Amino acid sequence: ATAPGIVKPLPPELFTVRGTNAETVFSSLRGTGVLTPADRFFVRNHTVTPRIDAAGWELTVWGSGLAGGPVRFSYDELRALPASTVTAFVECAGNGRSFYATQQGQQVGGTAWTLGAIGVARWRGVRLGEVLRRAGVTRGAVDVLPRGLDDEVVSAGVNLGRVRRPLPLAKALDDVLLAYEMNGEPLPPDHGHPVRLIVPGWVGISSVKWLGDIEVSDEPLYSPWNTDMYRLFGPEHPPEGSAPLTRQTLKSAFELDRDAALPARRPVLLTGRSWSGAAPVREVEISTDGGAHWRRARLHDAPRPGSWVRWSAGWVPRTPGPAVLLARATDRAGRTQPDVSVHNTQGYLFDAVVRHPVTVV
Ligand code: MTE
Ligand code: MO
Repeated sequence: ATAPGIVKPLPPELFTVRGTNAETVFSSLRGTGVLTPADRFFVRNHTVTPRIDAAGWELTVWGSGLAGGPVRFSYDELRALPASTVTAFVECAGNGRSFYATQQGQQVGGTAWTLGAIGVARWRGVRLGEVLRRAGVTRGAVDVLPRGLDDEVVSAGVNLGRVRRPLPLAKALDDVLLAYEMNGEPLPPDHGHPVRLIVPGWVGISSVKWLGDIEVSDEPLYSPWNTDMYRLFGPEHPPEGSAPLTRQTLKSAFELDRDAALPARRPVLLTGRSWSGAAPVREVEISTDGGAHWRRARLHDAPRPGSWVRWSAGWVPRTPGPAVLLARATDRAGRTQPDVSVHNTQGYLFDAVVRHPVTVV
């Protein structure tokens, strides 16, 4: 399988190619640790993966929110600053989008992801706050605008410019990382080499890859990625759309192929993962009969913010024929996955319990 503009191999047991993007096959995570290996981490590119040499690269920080003129950092200078690590997922805002159509019968636009547009990695880099302070950020600054070095995005004949998404200064100074390592290795080209942003818990678009410059502004900033895209539009939302999306929602997925064949009267260990951008997952319930009965799954990881928990539940399928598996998570913010996700035209933030069909044979 190949997707235009992605550098790494995309073997079909690890990835489903969706247009120019690659979705992780969830069953390929079974038996792996909390961290998604880079070879099976999903890829979402608005353009194509650029090849950037770290040696010639630099980051420019500039704008009305700085005390002075632009400040530049080379790759070696960034690596010499105090380092931080964070375990965090990157998840596309549209992850789960296909279920608006297949489960709720609703029209939505965008990449028809199932649940594999997410990966968790251990990111190492320097705090964005550290870099902003060194660049002379002032008290009057309100927004920062990180921008990628990949090509300009042309959508329906309109040039939107380079991928860039405003971030409120408060978040920028909180837990955001300029990451240069993923799972202990330099960032691979597809994931933002040499340096990307990691915005823990927030929609994937915030974690700008192939970072080139950051505008720091004393006025609110706008780009198509926080005005026309990555807001909720449609009859259930304000006419001007919701506020720009920030935190990810709650989801669960089985590490099992859809329509898998499971032998009757043979014990099977169902495994999967649940995650939330709002708070750590504290409970996962499983149903093997389409939602008539529920029981608790065993959690294998301590709940951690911005990451997922692995879980398992034993099952002995009795009756041959079709069955529907469900997994439903609750997080420490008190949210439980609903039966139906609130529709929006671009199909963001799907959070309903996903029906997972299998066949008992
Ligand atoms: N950054 C740049 N420069 N260009 C992009 O196309 N895609 C964004 C984000 N950062 C993108 C980007 C989106 S929509 C997502 S979901 C994540 O990167 C995907 O990160 P990954 O490809 O490392 O999984
Ligand atoms: Mo995304």
